[in-house]
Amino acid sequence: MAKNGWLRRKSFWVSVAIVAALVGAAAANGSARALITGAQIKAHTITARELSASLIDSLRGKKGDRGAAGQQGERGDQGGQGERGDQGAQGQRGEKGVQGERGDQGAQGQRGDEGQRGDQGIQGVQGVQGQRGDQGEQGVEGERGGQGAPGESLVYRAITPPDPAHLNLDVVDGVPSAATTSADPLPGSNEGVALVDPFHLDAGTYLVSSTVGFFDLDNNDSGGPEYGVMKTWLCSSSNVTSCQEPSVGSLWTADIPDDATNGAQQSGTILLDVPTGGDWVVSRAVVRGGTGTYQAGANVIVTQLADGS
Ligand SMILES: [Ca+2]
Ligand SMILES: [Ca+2]
Repeated sequence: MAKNGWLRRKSFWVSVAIVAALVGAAAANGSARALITGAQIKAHTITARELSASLIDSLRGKKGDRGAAGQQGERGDQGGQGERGDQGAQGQRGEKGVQGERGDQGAQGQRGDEGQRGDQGIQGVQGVQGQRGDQGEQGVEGERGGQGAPGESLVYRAITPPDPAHLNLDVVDGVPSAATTSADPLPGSNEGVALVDPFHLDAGTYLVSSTVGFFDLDNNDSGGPEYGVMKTWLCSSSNVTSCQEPSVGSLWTADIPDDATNGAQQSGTILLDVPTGGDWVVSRAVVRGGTGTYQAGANVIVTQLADGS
């Protein structure tokens, strides 16, 4: 290719040299002859070796001025994608977002394993009493129990009967007086009077409760206090002469009023043990410190606590 280009350029210069030589030769001949065209030159008639270097240089063309810039070419195709760059530095923490809506309730979990037994708790406060329940059915009759102790039973009672001579008061008349410092009444001496009749008790233990009331319905002037006294004995018979000191009980009143209306009263209870075979209970009354006779009454209540068997 390069050799062919050189040959074409060389042939061009040969043709130019031939034309120029012919023109020069005509001018030298002083004749006005017409120019010879290339078509008039036969092939291979003139070679470059037949032209001098100076002639060739004189025939060489000159470089012209720079031409105007050509039009901009069309936009090229887009290039291929470059390689991935290195990862950049981490950015700053963003602002806290708005709280989201409450989620739906989750499904119930599976039953867990049974735990260990815990320690016993503290005893709780006693609860409120419940309502009374219905009555239960009657139970089977139980065995007969042993004999209990004998109960207290009334075995005797007595009261002085009313006296019509003294407005039916429960009194006896003729209660004798005695010295203030005496031991009267005494069996076989100043025996006084009985306010209640003697009564018999079998062997056993008894409570004997007595009340006495003394009156000075005749308004005796004794010059001093008048004390009603009743003594009781356990005796072998109903006769006071069978009785012996000491007595089993005595009652003393305060001073008998002198208004011929009101009385002086006293009560007492004794525990009386009656020995085997039984005894009589005898009571007698006097007025110590008095003068003349007085009125008095009594009631007696006897209950048995135990028999003597
Ligand atoms: Ca008197
Ligand atoms: Ca008196």
